[in-house]
Amino acid sequence: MRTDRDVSQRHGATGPRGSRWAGAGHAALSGLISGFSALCVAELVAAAVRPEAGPVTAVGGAVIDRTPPAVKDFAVRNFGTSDKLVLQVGILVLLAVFAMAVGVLALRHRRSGAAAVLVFGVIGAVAAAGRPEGRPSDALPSAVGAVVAAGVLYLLAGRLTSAPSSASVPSPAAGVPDGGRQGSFDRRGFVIAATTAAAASAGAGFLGRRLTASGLAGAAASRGEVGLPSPASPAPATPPGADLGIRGLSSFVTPNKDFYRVDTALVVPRVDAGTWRLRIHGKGVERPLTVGFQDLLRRELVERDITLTCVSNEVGGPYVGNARWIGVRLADLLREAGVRPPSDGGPADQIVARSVDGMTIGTPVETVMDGRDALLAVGMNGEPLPFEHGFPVRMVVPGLYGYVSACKWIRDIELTTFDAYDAYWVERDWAAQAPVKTESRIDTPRPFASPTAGKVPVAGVAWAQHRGISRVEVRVDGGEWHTARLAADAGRDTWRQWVWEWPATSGHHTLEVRATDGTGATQTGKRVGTVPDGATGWHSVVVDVP
Ligand SMILES: Nc1nc2c(c(=O)[nH]1)N[C@H]1C(S)=C(S)[C@@H](COP(=O)(O)O)O[C@H]1N2
Ligand SMILES: [Mo]
Repeated sequence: MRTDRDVSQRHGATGPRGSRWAGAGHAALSGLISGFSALCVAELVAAAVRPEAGPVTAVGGAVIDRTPPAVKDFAVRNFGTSDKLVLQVGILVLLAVFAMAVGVLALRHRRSGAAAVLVFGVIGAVAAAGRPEGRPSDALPSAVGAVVAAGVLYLLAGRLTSAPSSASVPSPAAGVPDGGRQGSFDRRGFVIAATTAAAASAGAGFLGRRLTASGLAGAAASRGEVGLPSPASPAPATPPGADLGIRGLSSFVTPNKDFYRVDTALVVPRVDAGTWRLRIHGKGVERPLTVGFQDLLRRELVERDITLTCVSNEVGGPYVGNARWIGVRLADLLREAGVRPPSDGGPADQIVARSVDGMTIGTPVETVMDGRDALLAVGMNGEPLPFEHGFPVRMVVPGLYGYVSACKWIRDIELTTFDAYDAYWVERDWAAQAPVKTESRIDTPRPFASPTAGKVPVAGVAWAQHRGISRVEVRVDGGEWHTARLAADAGRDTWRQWVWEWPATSGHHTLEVRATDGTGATQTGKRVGTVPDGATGWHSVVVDVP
């Protein structure tokens, strides 16, 4: 690789010219150290304010808030659950590049360099305080981090532009660095200052992390102390044969550790169940209500198997899972608060659920009160909700995509109308109404597998929550449809496994699947993307039988 140094040498520049680039290198390094100080100090301050207020998290969150649906979709599709990691690493890389540039700037203009650092602080502070649920104090980590970093840069740049104390040469006029003499900077002073700044920052950052961790321990302890009472209305026994037990086929119940996760939270909210409250208020609420976690546990708990799907799930995609939830029926609480559905003359047609991290999710009141098991869930597969999945309480509504129903870390429910309010994703061009579309997926054989000729089980899952699955068909190479064998029916709110024994012959083959729901409607083969209300099309898998 050709470097600037090579260029200067080829031009015959020696001595002062060569060391001028060494000066730029040192300047870039001071920029990096200053940036590092900013992040570490911010980390320490964020531990006192709240973890989400850290600059990288805040800027990342602000970016997510402003990401157009197509880009969000691209990120989810290409980076999957690592999309957030990619975003954060991207921010850090950009920051490092800017930090180096600011370091070089500070070499020539110390004050401007330090001022540029403050500009970054302002960006972080505005991003943090401007997030939904952001508070003015959220600006502190970025602000304090930037002030310290500006000081560090000013100091280091000073060492780079002052002559060594032991030098016999007269030092250049203060504040007016002479590019030609940077070879004679105060190297020893710089190394000492740089090492001290880096070490002190690392110490602050480490302390910040420790404090944050111990702060979160309280929430973890509150989750550890939760004992879920046995539900008054247990889930109907899963019929034997709901799980076909075929290798490579998704299990009927998705274990929590394998359950997909889709949310905008860069830091998983850790809410203490002891202090958690849910408020129900708004249009047509005759008796506004506030409940705590223990209040919920004392109510009539129901247990249900419900399949959850994300609207961002592509045909054949992974963002679908089935769990056994425990919770209270949201309709019970609404009725207690005096809410009537629109069909009974109620003035509100939309429930807006708000989470502790500022997500808003709008759900039709009519759907929640139509008798289905729309839950305020407290348990998932026999344990309190995992933090990633919404501890202490989330919503789950069979039949609706997650972004219009499944608010995690819920803290507030407001009754309003669809005319009056657009929830988070609706503001970003996704549909306000989004019932789950009938879909099916081939789990085995995997794409490009090479099963041996003969009987090959083609198996997968199909879902049409709250309508149920009545038929699944498979075809090979666009031929006629063959009816698959369905697993035992576990209810219309869950997915259903299916299998078809394929008499496989050698060659290249395309397998396709389609499902028919409980209303008799067959899944459309028309391919549409996920935006604005869910993908459609038949999942196909290409295999090579030797
Ligand atoms: N607070 C909050 N709740 C949320 C989201 C979110 O970003 N924030 N994402 C929603 C979306 S898009 C889906 S698909 C489901 C996913 O739930 P899971 O992560 O438990 O699978 O949560 C929903 N609830
Ligand atoms: Mo979603």
